[in-house]
Amino acid sequence: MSDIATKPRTRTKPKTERPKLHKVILLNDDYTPREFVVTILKAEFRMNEARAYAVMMTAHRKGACVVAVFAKDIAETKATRATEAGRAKGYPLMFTTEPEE
Ligand code: TYC
Repeated sequence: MSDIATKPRTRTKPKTERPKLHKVILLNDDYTPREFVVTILKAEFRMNEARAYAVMMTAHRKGACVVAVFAKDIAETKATRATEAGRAKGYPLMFTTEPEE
């Protein structure tokens, strides 16, 4: 028998990678009324008034704001629905998605 002890190898890489979460991002524009943006954030992303107002104002001041993170299909569905709600009223309100690092 050899004296060389071989350590049992341990798997360091998980067998299945966890799917990346995707950010929903609110973009500022010059035309959509602030109050309408707040209404959409409350309805589509279940935010309270204070949180929705803070997110809207961050997008207004900085140009964009992360709204929330979800699994890819949920993020895309919510971004599309929220963008469509603006379009239905004739506003250029825009929500996009991107994968988290
Ligand atoms: N900038 C818009 C206005 O002054 C309000 C607004 C805020 C629009 C945030 C979009 O993501 C937005 N009426």
